[in-house]
Amino acid sequence: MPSYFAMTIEKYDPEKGQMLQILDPDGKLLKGVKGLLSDADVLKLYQVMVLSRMTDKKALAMQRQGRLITYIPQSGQEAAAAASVFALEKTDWIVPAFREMAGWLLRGVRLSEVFTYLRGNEQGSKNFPNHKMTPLSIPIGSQIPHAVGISWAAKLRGEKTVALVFFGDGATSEGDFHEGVNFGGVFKTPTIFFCMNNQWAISVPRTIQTASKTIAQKAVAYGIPGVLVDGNDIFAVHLATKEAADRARAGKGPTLIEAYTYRQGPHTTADDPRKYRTEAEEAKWLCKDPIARVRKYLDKKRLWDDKRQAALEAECEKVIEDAVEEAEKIVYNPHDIFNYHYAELTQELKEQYEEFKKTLGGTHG
Ligand SMILES: Cc1ncc(C[n+]2csc(CCOP(=O)(O)OP(=O)(O)O)c2C)c(N)n1
Ligand SMILES: [Mg+2]
Repeated sequence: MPSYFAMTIEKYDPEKGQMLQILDPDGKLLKGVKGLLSDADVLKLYQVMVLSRMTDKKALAMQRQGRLITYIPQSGQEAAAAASVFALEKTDWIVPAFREMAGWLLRGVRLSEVFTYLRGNEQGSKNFPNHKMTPLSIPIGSQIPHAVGISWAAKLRGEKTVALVFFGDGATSEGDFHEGVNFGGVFKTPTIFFCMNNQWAISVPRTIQTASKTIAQKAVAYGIPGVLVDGNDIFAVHLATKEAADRARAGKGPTLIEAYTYRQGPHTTADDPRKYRTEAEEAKWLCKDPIARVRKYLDKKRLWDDKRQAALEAECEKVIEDAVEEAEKIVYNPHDIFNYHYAELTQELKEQYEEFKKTLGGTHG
């Protein structure tokens, strides 16, 4: 099995498949690989990825119907999200960006909470810390120093807790990325910097986001290992994350993982990718779809068939419908407009809040 340290070397070219890949797009496992993920593990990951993919379709439709304010499509990135979280302990922290739904669900976040958040209600995030997950981070890259702080605090307390932070290729151009990774390298914090390189930051392609050939190689400058993995391969993502978590727990510091993947849909429901990328590119990546790949693997092992697929889809549909119904019943607390921004409101916001309370006319507590 290739060592992930080798993958930091600049000569590796992911476009030529030169990255850590264990399950190829035809669902074939690299020769000699045994015991990485059991059949039960693969089935679990497959089911959560299908649930995430079906939720994506539903959420897109709901946004078009005016039932969600905006939506951030997840399709194509399910393997990277699920297999990384699956490699962690339940006591480890997940510090999300916003495109890792399969991972959140695997951690135990309820779909109704996700829909509540997506409906613009901050109450949806309220429970995330109970699952050792911080709320979603919309300001790009700002969650990276938070993850370093969380893991550094755990280290100082003598806990064996790791923090895994998700961020995109675009986030690597933010100061927060460089500050966070540098701090982690110097203080050997138990952090996993997990970059979802989905090739695009809205309309900016990865090729002009940075002059580095890979994102993984940036680790070298900070004195930490970097690994370039096929982000559409649950086996490779799981192995790289597991090794990074083991290193972190052993006091050896952080790892930067670049998961090479693709955003199949638009950036958000406010975006039209036809303006900046070709159909040929989209078609090329569809052939590497992470879910279809696992299905092929399961089919070869006779662990799955169309009947089971139909049953799973029917079950997911019900789970999604129930979650939507629950989320749509939740009444907004209008005071939340002023909550969650600051520990203490600024003078200007305090004045606005007083005025706002008067407009509510005493109808809300
Ligand atoms: C600090 C900041 N600048 C700009 C934006 C607007 N914005 C939202 S998503 C995005 C692109 C992020 O790209 P990437 O990090 O690759 O993540 P992806 O959306 O591809 O998952 C930008 C520029 C923002 N949310 N925060
Ligand atoms: Mg991106």
